[in-house]
Amino acid sequence: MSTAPDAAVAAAPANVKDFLPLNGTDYVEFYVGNAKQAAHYYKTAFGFQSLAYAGPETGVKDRASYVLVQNKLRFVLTTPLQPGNDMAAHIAAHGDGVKVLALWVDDARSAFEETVKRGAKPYMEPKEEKDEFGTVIRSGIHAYGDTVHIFVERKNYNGPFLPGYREWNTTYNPTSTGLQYVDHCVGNVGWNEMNTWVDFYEQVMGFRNLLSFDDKDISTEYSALMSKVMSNGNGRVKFPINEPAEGKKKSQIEEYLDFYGGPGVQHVAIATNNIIQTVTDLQNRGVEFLKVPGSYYDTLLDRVGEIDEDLQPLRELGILVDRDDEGYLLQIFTKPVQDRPTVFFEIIQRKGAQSFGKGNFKALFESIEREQALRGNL
Ligand code: TYF
Ligand code: FE
Repeated sequence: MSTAPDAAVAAAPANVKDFLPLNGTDYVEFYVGNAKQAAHYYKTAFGFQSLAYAGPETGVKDRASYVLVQNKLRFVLTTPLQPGNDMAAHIAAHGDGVKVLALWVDDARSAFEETVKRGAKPYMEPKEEKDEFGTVIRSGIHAYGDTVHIFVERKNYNGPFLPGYREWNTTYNPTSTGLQYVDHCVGNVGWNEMNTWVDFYEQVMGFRNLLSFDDKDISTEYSALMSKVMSNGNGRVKFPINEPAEGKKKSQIEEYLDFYGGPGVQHVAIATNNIIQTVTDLQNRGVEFLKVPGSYYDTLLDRVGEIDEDLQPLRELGILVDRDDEGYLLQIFTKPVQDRPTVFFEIIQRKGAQSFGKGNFKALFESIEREQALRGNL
């Protein structure tokens, strides 16, 4: 059963000031083995455009970073240029993965002070970065595994991305696939670690627990997991946390932990206003998605009632639908986007529903398990 969060936690009194006001996700930074090629992949396959670049040519000697943009989404692909640094160690340990979930704030010094005084482990002391476009202040704290949150204050800045980056003008800019913004970012944590991280987001970052799923909601025959959705005060930043649970065979979360070498970002969910168009585009560009059996669609309308979309394209594309008391949502999941079975993406279109597709968990997790079995990891 989904358990409603504590009323006391859910309804933070309106007179209590949010000590960590967030405007949304600022960027997601991936540490990758070859940022030049990864940038090409995200442009070609996902429809990102070139925004900015930092590297030896811009005075940054230890790395190359490519910044891509699509509507309100910003991805940074970073690779180290020498061995023996934290970036190289991150890639050796985890493969390609998410290092930074950056959060857009109005006051990066206050974000640092307020979270560190509540127990956050500092990652980056507040730092002013300046160029001809103004000043950015960034600070950062550690989250689960080697993942970090960087707070970005850019109210006195109007450059393309951050100081140290220059505008990246290329003629190769494939058209957008309609991806709009980060809807949520999910973290996988280790056995019995979920409550530690739920406490972290509640106490250190002032988030609240929106929804909880236990192994009865979501254990299929084999794969079991528990999940709690953490949200900041205005709902612009949502971080579900997954923990493996004991099942008949190896949990998909355990497979992730084995191949990522510990906790980390499992999936980034990206919103679209037209999922049929977006997924058609992505499939045409070679993005691979998980598939559910055709029988899923035979009973779909009995489960979710009337929807605006035609059933046929949903069936052809493999898009899943779920309803809650506020409306419905459409979602689909890519296969992992690197050789390790770690990070993947979700494409989501919300039509009122603010939930996460609980009605799809069984079909989705059976699909994940079929892939796990093909890899010999079930
Ligand atoms: O973010 C969510 O909660 C949904 C469902 O391994 C989900 O996207 C949960 C766990 C998982 C894959 C998807
Ligand atoms: Fe999700």
